[in-house]
Amino acid sequence: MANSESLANVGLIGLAVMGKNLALNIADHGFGIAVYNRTGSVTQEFIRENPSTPGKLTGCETLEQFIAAIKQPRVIIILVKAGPAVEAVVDQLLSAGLAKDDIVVDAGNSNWNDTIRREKQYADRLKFFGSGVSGGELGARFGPSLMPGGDPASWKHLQPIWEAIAAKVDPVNGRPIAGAAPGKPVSGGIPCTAYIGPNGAGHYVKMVHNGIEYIDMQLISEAYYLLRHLLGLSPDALADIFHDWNQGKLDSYLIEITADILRQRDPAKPRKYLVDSILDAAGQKGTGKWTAGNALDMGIPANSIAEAVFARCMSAIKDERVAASKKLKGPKAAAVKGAKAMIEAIRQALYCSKICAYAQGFQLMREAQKEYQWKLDFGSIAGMWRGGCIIRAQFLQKITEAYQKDANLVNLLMDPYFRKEILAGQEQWRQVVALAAKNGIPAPAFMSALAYFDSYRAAVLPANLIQAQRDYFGAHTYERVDQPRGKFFHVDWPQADRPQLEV
Ligand code: NBP
Repeated sequence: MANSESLANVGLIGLAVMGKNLALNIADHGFGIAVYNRTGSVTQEFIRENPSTPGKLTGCETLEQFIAAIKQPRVIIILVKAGPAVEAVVDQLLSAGLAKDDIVVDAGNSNWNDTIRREKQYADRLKFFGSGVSGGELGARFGPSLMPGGDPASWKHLQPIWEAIAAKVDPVNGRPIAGAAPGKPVSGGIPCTAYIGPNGAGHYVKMVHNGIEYIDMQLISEAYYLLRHLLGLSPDALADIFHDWNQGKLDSYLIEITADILRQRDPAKPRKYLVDSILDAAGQKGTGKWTAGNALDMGIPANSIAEAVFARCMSAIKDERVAASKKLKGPKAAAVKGAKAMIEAIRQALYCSKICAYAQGFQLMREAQKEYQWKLDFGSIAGMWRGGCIIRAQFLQKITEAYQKDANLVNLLMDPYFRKEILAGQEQWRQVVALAAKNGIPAPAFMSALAYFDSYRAAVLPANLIQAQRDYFGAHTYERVDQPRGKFFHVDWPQADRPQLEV
């Protein structure tokens, strides 16, 4: 039996892409870590490949060895495929002798409802905790954004590790602090993590992050497509535009990688751009669908996030689209004058649509906190997305500030800064949407974001007619404009006598 000094501070199960990189990040920060993987050869190979951290990484062949190698109360991070594998691992840990005070942190992309259920299910046997992790392989290795949810006492045990390994942002300007390398983590800065709330709150916020990621990617793709088709620019020229945009208000990881992607040549055909060789059929793993489905369940208009999911579904029916393209002819493309002005208009359209997309994501979280009795700190959530994660962007500094100024902000569009920005950009945004429609170029996310903006700012919508129709065919009743809300009326339709109208 090892003495307690030589025991690991933490354990990690699941040595695929995320687990391996997170384990190395944890070891780099001076924590001793025991690791285990269902397929033992993966553990052995991982330990063999990483000899540079002696004493920090302990490879374990059995779960009994793994449990015995960690200080109590144990903190065990699981990074296995989301779904039944999580429960399989927890059950095996319990059989192997896990204690009641031990904390199991599910750091995979689990559905928040599963996390709520699992916390209850295991309550008298261990402490089940959920945490979103974003940033992919590189984030896990050098600093992810971490969204922890569970009981506050468990968070106290995880907090030092999570704060050490998370991405860091500059306290003055909120920009990510770069420069981490193997064995050389960055020091100082604000960590991109903070306690989010009980039970499934962390996984819920991670899901919304992913929903926003879907719409961010869709908007960038539409900007690329419009620039290409309206202006006939080459991918290299487009890369220059995205590079320029990345110096301004759109400064973000996704814009930065888009510039790199557009410059990439096809390794199989070096005289061609790789982007032109990639099939236009987008995949998805489900978190966007969960976000859109949850918006529908809660009745929150997150139409652009849903549109981004449907856009991927539409892209996936490639064969059907190819057949339709031969039969369903659109308008002839009109010539576009003034390339410089058009590039700027598309930048504005992207920026304004992005504001609406984030407004929708935060609206969702606002409703969810009521639904699940959480108390979410939106400034802190925006703050932890400034670095490490896929949607990291300078823009998030402004969202952080908006919620710091007003924690009860009704909608991001009502914040003075964002209101000014969107009002300044709306004319060009409308031009771009109109031009896309006129030329038959699909821009569903730009269009749905504009529809969200116009609907949200409309004091009157045509829903009066919908209510009349509902009352007509189903006696569903309606409220009246001249009576208090909550008072319901019904008439017998159609009206028999038609008195003179008041004028
Ligand atoms: P995967 O999601 O591909 O899962 C592979 C790991 O799960 C392997 O270690 C595998 O062990 C283990 N596993 C499976 Br599958 N079933 C198991 C079971 N019944 N019992 C024990 N172990 C089992 O790995 P990943 O891509 O590293 O992602 C890990 C988690 O992080 C997922 O929830 C994912 O959604 C989330 N995530 C991933 C990313 C990303 O960029 N990849 C980003 C953010 C979050 P084996 O070696 O024995 O098969």
